[in-house]
Amino acid sequence: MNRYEQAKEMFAKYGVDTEQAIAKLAGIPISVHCWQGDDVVGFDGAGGASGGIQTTGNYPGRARTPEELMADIRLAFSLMTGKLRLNLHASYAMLGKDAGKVDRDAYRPEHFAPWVKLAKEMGLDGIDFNPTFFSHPKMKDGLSLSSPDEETRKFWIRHGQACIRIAEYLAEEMGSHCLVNIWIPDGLKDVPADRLTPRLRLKDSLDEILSIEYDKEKVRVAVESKVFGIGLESYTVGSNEFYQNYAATRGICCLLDNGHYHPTEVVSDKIPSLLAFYDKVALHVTRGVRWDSDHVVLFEDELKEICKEIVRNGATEKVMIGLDYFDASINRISAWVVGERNMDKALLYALLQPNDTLKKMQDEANFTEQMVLQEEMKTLPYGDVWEEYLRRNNFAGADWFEKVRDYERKVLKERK
Ligand code: RNT
Ligand code: ZN
Repeated sequence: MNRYEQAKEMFAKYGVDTEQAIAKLAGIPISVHCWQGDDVVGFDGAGGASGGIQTTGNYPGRARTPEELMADIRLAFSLMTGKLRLNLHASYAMLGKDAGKVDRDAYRPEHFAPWVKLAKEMGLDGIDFNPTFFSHPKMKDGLSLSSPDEETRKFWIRHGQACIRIAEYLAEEMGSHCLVNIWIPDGLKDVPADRLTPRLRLKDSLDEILSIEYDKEKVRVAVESKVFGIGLESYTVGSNEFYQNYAATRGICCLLDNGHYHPTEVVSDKIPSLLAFYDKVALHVTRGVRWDSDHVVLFEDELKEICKEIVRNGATEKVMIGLDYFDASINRISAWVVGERNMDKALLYALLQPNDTLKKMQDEANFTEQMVLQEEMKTLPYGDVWEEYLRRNNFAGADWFEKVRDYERKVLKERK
């Protein structure tokens, strides 16, 4: 008997079918962000990331052009597993002859056609999209949709509307919905004099964005809250309560980024709370460390807990999983791949739990056995099932890093 067969028997003793888990894992879509490859810089000339987010580190090899980023994406995605989607930001528009002439409030679908071509060539499941309300001269005093300056606010409303139109095109081209995720950095460093009015302006701006006609099956709009930003520690206009109420009353959905809450709040507990009210929940899976989010996703307890909530509630179609991290201190392709593979590993871990037995124990108040079983499960041979999953689906095994090292030597090192 090989290691997988032994593992299969061990899991079966707990009523867990490893075959089912392997089959299910391959079909769960993960939307992979394009912005790990270039430190969230984008192509529309705005420069480095701003708006309360920061990429730190200067590891050589940042993708500086669309060609470089696309080449990196091809390599990174080839080392990832399962059903993949591409998550773009509006700042990755490929403007061509419109460069310097067309601003973000007038971006058109054609500016993203090369991305569609790439996604189709790579056989991706779909493309998701994010308006870019940061890193741009039209941000006034750090504010976009909540700005008191009407001209500024209107510019960003037009940007949001343009993005919905682009998303509709992306969905049509890919034959799969497009998630449009709205995150704005708007906030204040220090004690506000008015917390309400900026929120009322944001509410109004969002209503205006959503007032255009669009196909709600194809375009799924989400709003992403945050409790802080770097340099915006005291007040964030788009808070959790603001967006949850907004989404609930407007028929759109919430996006939960697990790096955006107080350190003891957990997204694993928020997912089932939202599932009680929403048909869809979107995620940005990241890793927060002390005061900042966006570290590479590791195979940690909270990630496993998040995946358990998705899997045991039968919500793999309801929860739209996306990744969001950017580390410039290590090889960026490696960062990308490590995070995505950990997402998959954690999903597999959740698929290999005796979820029904555990639920029954909870309902019967059999907490002693529930704890014993939960702890027993932790040391089962997940690694052997993971290896089998990789083998069957022709994914690179533990030696994937060799390919990254090789690419670093041949390609990344040449980027000066
Ligand atoms: C920032 C948000 C947001 C961004 C990306 C680049 O804190 O998480 O989602 O990371 O849009
Ligand atoms: Zn995010």
